[in-house]
Amino acid sequence: CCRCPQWCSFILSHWPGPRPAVTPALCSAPQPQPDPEPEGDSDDSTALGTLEFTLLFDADNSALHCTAHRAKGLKPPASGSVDTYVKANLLPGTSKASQLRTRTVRGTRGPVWEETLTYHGFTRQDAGRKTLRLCVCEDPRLRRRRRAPPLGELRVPLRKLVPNRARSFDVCLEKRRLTKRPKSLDTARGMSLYEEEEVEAEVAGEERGRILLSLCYSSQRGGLLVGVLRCAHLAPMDANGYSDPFVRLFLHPNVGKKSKYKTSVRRKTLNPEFNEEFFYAGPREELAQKTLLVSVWDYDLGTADDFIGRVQLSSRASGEGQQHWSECLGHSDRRLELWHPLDGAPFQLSD
Ligand SMILES: [Ca+2]
Repeated sequence: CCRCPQWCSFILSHWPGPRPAVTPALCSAPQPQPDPEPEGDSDDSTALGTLEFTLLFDADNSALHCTAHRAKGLKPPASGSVDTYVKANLLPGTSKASQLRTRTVRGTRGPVWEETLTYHGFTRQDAGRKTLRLCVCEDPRLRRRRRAPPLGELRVPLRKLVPNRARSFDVCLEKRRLTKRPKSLDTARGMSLYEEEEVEAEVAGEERGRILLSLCYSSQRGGLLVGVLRCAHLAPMDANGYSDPFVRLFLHPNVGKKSKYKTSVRRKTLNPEFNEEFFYAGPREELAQKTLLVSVWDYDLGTADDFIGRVQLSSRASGEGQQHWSECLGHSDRRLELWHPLDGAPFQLSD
């Protein structure tokens, strides 16, 4: 059924699932973990490599500990070995104000750092509104190379961290996403609007934008109508400061039936209007048990599309995703439109 195996494997390998929790005995002994990323090094989802790390929010001492364990399968642009370190930032906020880094590990695409970076004075309020960005960076000094963009990055919204409980992650790195500087800092020189040391002023948790969806179970047609209406303030993924967004839908599991749809592409906009409707046939009670995965992408001619953000709708989802799904699949012929914040993290911290 799969007409787009890349996307399919990306979603399945990144979708929320139970992650192993480790005990608060954090930094001393890295625990052996099963590798949740299946084979397929050539798969797009693992193209930049993976990063293993552990987060612990020590609420009593107002500290956030981030232990960078190791990376695997890094892909440096220059061939040969690579010297790397992990850089951490708390967003939103100016990058430099919250920047921490590990030491550099030399000469390997599978570096082991086992180093803990600590943010002191990290409060519950911070946990509620901050996102941790981790970048794997090449250290240019040791080989006298030019400073290059990070080999990959990932972002973890911290609001769902359970205080005093360490959590381990093994996550695919994503392509570096540059953020537009506020207007006051703009210059008129095109690409210089996008800088390594960016200033992030967006609202935490909605920095990827939001999407307006409608749901209605039609008793007359015997199925679910999903409307992709519009998106707002999407993250820019192209060098021109815009994206070419489109939306993919995936109903899971829907074996043997049509499970995937996608909208048309809207060019060069961060506020696309789609107004497209899609149909999933089936009894209401059966559909209510399924999960609708909605993801927003930036179309790129000639290269892989960039992932912008996603939302999950199911009875087991959280927030609007659960509310919307349960409301519309708990009744027939009740149409409801709802805005959903897009999650830019490749997984969700769900308990
Ligand atoms: Ca594009």
